[in-house]
Amino acid sequence: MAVPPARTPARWNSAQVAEILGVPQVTLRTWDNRYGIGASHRDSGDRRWYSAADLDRLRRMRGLLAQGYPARTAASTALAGTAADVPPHARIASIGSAAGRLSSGALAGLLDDALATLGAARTWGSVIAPVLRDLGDRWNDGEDCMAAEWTLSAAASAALDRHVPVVDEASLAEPVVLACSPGERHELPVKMLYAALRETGAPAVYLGGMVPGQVVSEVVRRFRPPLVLLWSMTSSTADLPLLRELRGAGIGVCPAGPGWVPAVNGPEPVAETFDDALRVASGARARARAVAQRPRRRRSSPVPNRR
Ligand code: B12
Repeated sequence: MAVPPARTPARWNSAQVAEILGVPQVTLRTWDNRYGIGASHRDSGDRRWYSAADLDRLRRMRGLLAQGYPARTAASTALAGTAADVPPHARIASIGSAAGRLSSGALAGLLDDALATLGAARTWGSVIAPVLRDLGDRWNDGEDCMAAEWTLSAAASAALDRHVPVVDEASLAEPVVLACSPGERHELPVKMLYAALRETGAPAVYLGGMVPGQVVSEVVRRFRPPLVLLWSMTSSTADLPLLRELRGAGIGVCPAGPGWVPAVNGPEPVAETFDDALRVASGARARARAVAQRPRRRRSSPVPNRR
C-alpha cells in the first residue's frame, strides 16, 4: 500500500479524498491541473497526497460550486480563503434547496464554507436558523418536510465536528460544560454555541443531546466547571429537579433556551438568546475567579451521584 511522503503533513491519497468529499478522482485531477487547487504534496511516484488544509480548500471549492460559482472563481476564492461576499440570502437559498433535495454532499460543502467564512455564531444566526425556522413553519402548515429538517440538522452537526478541532478534554482547565436536558433532542443550537465558544479559544466541554442527569453530575464532579449550561428547547424537556440538584451541590447552572421560560417561571434568569448564552458562558470563568478570590463560606456537599 502507498504511504505518504515522510515529514509532510499530507495524510490522504486521491482515492481517500474522493471518498471523503464525494468528488470523483478524475474531477480532483481536473481541478488540480486546471485551477491549481489540490494536493500540496507528491511522492516519488508522483502520486498526490493531501493535507488537512488541502481538504479544507477542496471542501470550500465544493461548497462554492454548489452555490453556483463558476469553477475558476470557486477555485481562486477557495485558494484565497475568502468568500465573505456571498450574501446571507444566497446562502439561505442554496442551503434550503440542498436540504430540500436531501443532498448531504452539497450541504457539507455549503456549511463548511459558511462556517469557515462567517464563523459559528453568524452561520447559525443568519443562515442555518432561518432555514430551520422556515422548515418548521412549513411543517406547521402541513407540508411534509421532516426529511429535509433531519438532513440539514445531521449535515450541520457533522460540519461542526469538522469545524471544531478535536481537543483532549482531560487537559482543559475549568471548562464550561454544555449539555442538553435529558429528554432534549434539539441539540443543534447548543452545539453551535459550543463551536462559537471554541472559536474564541474558551475551554468548553460539549456533551450532546438527551444527556442523562447522572452523566452531567459525573462530568461536573470531574471537571469542576465554573458553569453548566443546560439547554432546553421545549418546556417538556426542562428538567427542574436536575437544575435544583446541581445548584444544591454548589454548581453554577445557567438554564438556556425557550423551554425553561415557563418552567422557571419568574425572576430566575434564563439565557433566552444565542448571544445571551454566549455572553454568560464566555464570562463564566472570569466571574468564578472573582468569586473565588473573595472570602467565602465552606462549599456545600459534593455533587450528588444520581445512579
Ligand atoms: C430541527 C428541529 C428538530 C430536529 C432537531 C435536530 C437537532 N439535532 O437539533 C428533530 C427532527 C430531531 C426534531 C425533533 C422533534 N421536534 Co423539532 N424542530 C426542529 C426545528 C425545525 C428547529 C429547532 C431549532 O434548532 N430551533 C432553533 C432556531 C432555529 O429557532 P428560533 O426560533 O430562531 O430560536 C429561538 C430560540 O431558541 C433562541 N435560540 C436560537 N438558538 C439558540 C442557541 C442558544 C444557546 C440559546 C440560549 C438560544 C437560542 O433564539 C430564537 C429566538 O428566541 C423547530 C422549529 C423551530 N422554529 O425552532 C422544530 C420544533 C422545535 N420541534 C418541535 C417538535 C414538536 C419536535 C418533536 C416532539 C417532534 C416529534 N413528534 O418527534 C421532536 C422532539 C424530540 C425531543 N424530545 O426533543 C416543535 C416544538 C413545539 C413546542 N414548543 O413544544 C417545533 C417548534 C416545530 C413545530 N411544531 O412548530 N426537531
